[in-house]
This record gives sequence, C-alpha cells and structure tokens, in this order.
Amino acid sequence: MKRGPKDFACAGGSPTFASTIPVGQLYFPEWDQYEAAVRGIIQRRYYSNHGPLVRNLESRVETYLGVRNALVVANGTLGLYLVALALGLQGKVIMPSFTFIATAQAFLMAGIEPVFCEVDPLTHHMTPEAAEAVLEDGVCAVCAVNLWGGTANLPGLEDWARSHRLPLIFDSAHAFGVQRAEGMVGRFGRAEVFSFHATKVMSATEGGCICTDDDDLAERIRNIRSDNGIRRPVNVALTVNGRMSEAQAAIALMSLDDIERRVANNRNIFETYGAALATVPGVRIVEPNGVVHSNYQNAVVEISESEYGLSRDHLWAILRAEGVSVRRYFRPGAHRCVPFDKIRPQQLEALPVTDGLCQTVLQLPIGARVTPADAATIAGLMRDSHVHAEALRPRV
Ligand code: T4K
Repeated sequence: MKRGPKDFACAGGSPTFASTIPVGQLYFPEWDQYEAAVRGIIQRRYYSNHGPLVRNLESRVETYLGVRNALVVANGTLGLYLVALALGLQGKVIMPSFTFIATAQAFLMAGIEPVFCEVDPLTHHMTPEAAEAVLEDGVCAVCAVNLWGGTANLPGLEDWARSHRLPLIFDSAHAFGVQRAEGMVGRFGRAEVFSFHATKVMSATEGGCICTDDDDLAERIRNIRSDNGIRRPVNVALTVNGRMSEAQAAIALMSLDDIERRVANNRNIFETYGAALATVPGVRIVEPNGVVHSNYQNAVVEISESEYGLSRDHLWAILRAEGVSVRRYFRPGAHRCVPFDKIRPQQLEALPVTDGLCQTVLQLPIGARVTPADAATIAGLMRDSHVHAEALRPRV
C-alpha cells in the first residue's frame, strides 16, 4: 500500500513488483511435456507441411468448437489474408477502427480498402447500425471484431450482412473458447479467424486458425495455404505459405489440453479486479459482451480523468513504474495509422467514439503468469493512485 505520494516508484519510492507483471496470456508447458513432444517430432523426422500434430490439432479444434473445418495457419494476420483471397474479395471492407492494426493490414495486403466504422461506447464492438452508417459504393464484405473475451452482436450482424448480400468475416483473434447462447464462437459468418499468438488464451507461440462451416471455402484456403494438394486440389489464383509447423502445433495441443484451468484462473483475476475496482471513482471494468462463457482474454478498464483525478496516460506511467506492464490497446485507432490516414483522410475526424476510447482504455495484466493476489495488489495501486491523484499529477 502507498501511504503517501512519495511512496510511488514514479516519485522515487520502491516499485511494488520486483519483476514485471506482463500483459498477455503467456502459456508455457512444463519442460517434460515439451521435451516429449519435440522428441516425437525429431523421431518422426517431420517438421512441417501438415504433419501429424497439425492434423491432430485441426481435428481437436473442430471437435472443441463444433465447426466443420479448422485450418491452422502461421498467424492470425495471415489467416485473415487467406480468407480475403479465398473469398475472392475485391473492393472495400467495412471494419471497426477500434482494433489491432493487423485487421486492417491483412485486408490491405489482399488489395482491399478498409472502410472504418464506429463501435458502441459501452461494449467496444461494432454494431449493424455502425456498419450501415458507413456503407458506400464498392463495399464487398464486412469484418467484425470480437474483443475482450466477448463478442459483437453476431446474429444481428449476420442478419445485416445477409440483407446486403455481403460476406461476413469475424476477426476472433481474442475469442478462442468463447461461447454465446447460440453456440461457440468459430461458427459464425462465412469464416472466423483466431490468433494463437503467445499473448492469446490459445497459444501456438505464433499461430492462427481459420474456422468455417463452408467446405468449398475451406478447400480453397487449404490450397492457397500450400498443402501440396491435401484432400481435394482446387484451382486458386495465388498460393501463399501460411503453414503452421509441427513445433507450433505441439505447443497448441498442450495449450488446448490446459485451457479450462487457465480460463478459470483468468476468471478469478477478472473478478478480483471487478470487486476491488467497483468503488474506485472513474474506473469502469468492461464486462465480456454477449456471451454465456468468456475466456477472459483481457481485463480492460476505462479511465474517466474527471472522476479518477488522473488521465489514462498518467495512470499508465504510474503503474509501469511499479512493475505492472499495462498496455494502451488500441492506440491510435486504425483510421489514424499509416497508411490508412492517407488512404481515407475523409475518416480522420469521423470516429469520435473510437478516438475517445483510444485515450481512455487500459489493459490490465491477466493470464497464466498473473495471480488473483497480483490483481488485488494492482487494483490497490489504482485505488492509491486515485487517493493521491493531486500530488501525483504533475510528477508523471
Ligand atoms: N486481430 C486482433 C484484434 C488482434 O488483437 C491481433 C493480434 C490480430 C488480429 C493478429 O493476430 P496475430 O497475427 O498476432 O496472430 C500483441 C500480439 O503480438 C498480437 O498477437 C496481438 N493481437 C496484439 C494485440 O498484441 P504486442 O506487441 O503488444 O505484444 P508483446 O509482444 O509486447 O507482448 C505482450 C507482453 O507479454 C509483454 O509484457 C511481453 C510479454 N511476453 C510476450 C511474449 C510474446 C513475454 O513475456 N513472453 C513472450 O513470449 O502485440
């Protein structure tokens, strides 16, 4: 506990944490498990190109999510790119600006121009109304993003996309293992793409996964991904190496075996933050939206400077000095990032909700390397920072 402003590390006091508490899920298997998995790879003399571990992983994910096709790839960005190629998209795609820049970059790589829409200020997700507001000539698809262990209004977006005859893709980078009343995330739209990056609940160190119930689309993706004609060869205009290696698949299989335990830890952490921060003025924790089961991929708060006494950026600096690796995802919105600020200058001042969130949202640590006790300490630091806000403000 910080009894006075001088106790804070930013003012010369001792940092609360001796080693930094990371943001990100960061699953690491036990060494014995890893050694056994790698020994198998070496004994089989088979590193990549849709090997037995990749095939097993795809089959396990299909069963876990109840989806017809799970196609693992090198990373989530590439997954979105492969979907855009396989759908033969040409023109523009509607997507929220409040997302990781990779969402927009993946489509731009495929020659498709993003048209950015607003998000709901409470849930941080795009809505059918937000998509309707930016519909323009040349739009050929919609890419919604599922954030923070929750989802957008998936059935509402499906209805809207259907009524405009637009294919709907979900960037579900954050949403592996998330469940809505209608079913597991992974089965909505034409395709959904997960990230299996180390910072995600489901980790292959680097990796991603495209899920679709559309068998023809899946076959095109398999051929574009360069699998040497596994299953049914299909003519495609372009092939891209999007393969996942056996070593990545080995980690992913161990991550999947362990996922429920880690989600339970995440939930404890999230609830600890929620209870401890409920009475801190100007701090709102963002609940996972629209789901019956969250993976608690993120613990996200919004900071209201007028009520809290410090801006989000002040609090960010204070916590980082204390050894808490808080992050300001996403900042700035994609519409203000290179090269989209030049491609669509007409949108620069058109997204005030997104601009506001980019200045107020903060990611708190959650994941395998964080404990509920850490979360209680971090929430205590946030309370103390509020109590001493006036003295802390000019120093950071
Ligand atoms: N769509 C959305 C909505 C996304 O959020 C993302 C990715 C994508 C699409 C694209 O998916 P991928 O192509 O990445 O599969 C991270 C991740 O690189 C990225 O996957 C993620 N979203 C994005 C939001 O965040 P960084 O650069 O902020 O993470 P990094 O490397 O700084 O790590 C975070 C913390 O974890 C740090 O404290 C360091 C620590 N860490 C990290 C790694 C990788 C470790 O201690 N050990 C590690 O091995 O981007």
